[in-house]
Amino acid sequence: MRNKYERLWILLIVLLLVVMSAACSQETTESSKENMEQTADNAMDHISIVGLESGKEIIPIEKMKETKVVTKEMESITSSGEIKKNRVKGISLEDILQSYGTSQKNYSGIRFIAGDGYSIVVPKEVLEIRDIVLAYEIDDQPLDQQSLPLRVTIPNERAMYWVRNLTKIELLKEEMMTINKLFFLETATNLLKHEDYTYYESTDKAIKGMDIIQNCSKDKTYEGMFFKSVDGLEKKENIEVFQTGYIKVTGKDIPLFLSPELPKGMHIKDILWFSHGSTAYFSIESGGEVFEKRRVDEEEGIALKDIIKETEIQKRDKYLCKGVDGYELEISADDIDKGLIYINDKEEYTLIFEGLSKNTKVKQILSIESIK
Ligand SMILES: Nc1nc2c(c(=O)[nH]1)N[C@H]1C(S)=C(S)[C@@H](COP(=O)(O)O)O[C@H]1N2
Ligand SMILES: [Mo]
Repeated sequence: MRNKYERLWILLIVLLLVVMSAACSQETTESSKENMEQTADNAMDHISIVGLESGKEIIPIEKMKETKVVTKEMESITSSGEIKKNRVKGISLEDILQSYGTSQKNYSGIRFIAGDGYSIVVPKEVLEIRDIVLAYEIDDQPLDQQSLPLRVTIPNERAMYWVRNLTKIELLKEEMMTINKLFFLETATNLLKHEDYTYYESTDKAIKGMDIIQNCSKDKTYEGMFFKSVDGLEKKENIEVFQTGYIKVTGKDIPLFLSPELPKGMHIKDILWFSHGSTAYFSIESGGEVFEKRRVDEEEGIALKDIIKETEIQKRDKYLCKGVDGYELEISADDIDKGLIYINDKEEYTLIFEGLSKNTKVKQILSIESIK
C-alpha cells in the first residue's frame, strides 16, 4: 500500500517538474523572441522627434503614413557634383510639424540622425526654402535595406542631406554666436597631443576634437559648430560628433575631420576654418590656397584682412595678438588690416604689420581676439 502511494507521489512530482520546466523554457524562448523583434523594429517602426514644445515624440511609421502622401520629382547634387533626378514618394516633414503646431521655419537647424551613425544638420537657409520629404519610395521602388524605414529627401541640395535609415529628428533652436577669438589651427594644434591615426594606407598624426575644445574654446558647452572647406563646402555639425572625432594634421586632405566611429560621408576634407561658439579655428595653409597672395616688404603670405572678412570676427576697437611663447601685442582696429601672415626662414608662421615698428612682429602666431 505504502509503496503504491510513494510511487504515485514520485510520479506526480516528476510530472510537475516536467510541466514546470516546459513552462519555463517556453517563457524564455518567447521572451527572447520578443526581445529580438523589439530590437529589430526599434530602428524600423518609428521615428523620434526631439525639440518640440511637448518634448520628445515617438511617431510610428504606420501613423506617419496616414498623413497626406506626396510625390515629387527631385534633383540633388551628388558628392562628385553631378545632378541626379529622382521621383520620391513619402510624407512632408512640414505636414508632420504642422500637426504639432510648429514649422520647420521656426528652427535654427534640423538634425537628422540615422541608425548607422550618420547625421547631418540642415541649416536654416535650407529650411526656409525647401520642402523636405521623408520618403518611403524612390523611383517607384520601396527603399533598399540600407535606407529603411525612411530617407530624407531635399530638392536641389547636396546628397549629403539625403539621410538614409532615418531614426531621429532633432529640432534645433540655438543661434550662431559672433566670433571674437580666432586660433590658428597649425600653431594651436601643435601645442596639443598628437596621436597616430591610420587612414586608408597611411598612418598620420591627429588631434582629438575633445582636446581642441577643452584647451581653446571659450564656450565649451555650446552645441553647434560650423565648418568651411577650401572648396566652399559649408557644414554645421554637433559638438558631440566633433568631440568623438579627430582633426588629422599630417598626410592627405588636411586639415581633415574624421572619426573611427563615423561613416566616411561625415568626414570633412581640406578645412579652411571652423567655429565653435565664439571661437574660430583657421588653417593658415588652407588660407594660402584660397586667398590671393599678398606682399609686405620682402615677405609673401596671406592678409589678416582676408581672414577677418572670411570668418566675420567681431569688429571692435582693438585686437589682441598672441604668440605661442606668450608674447602679446595689441593692435588698433585702424591697423589690423595691415597684417600679413607668412612663413619665416625658421618655418614659423609669423604675423607682421605693414609700416609698423619691428616690435609688432609676432612669431608663431597663435591667436587673435577682438577686445574693447
Ligand atoms: N544613413 C546614411 N545616410 C547617408 C549617408 C550615410 O553614410 N548614411 N551618406 C550621405 C552622403 S555623404 C551622400 S553623398 C549620400 C549618398 O547617396 P547615394 O548613395 O544615394 O548616392 O547619402 C547620404 N546619406
Ligand atoms: Mo557624400
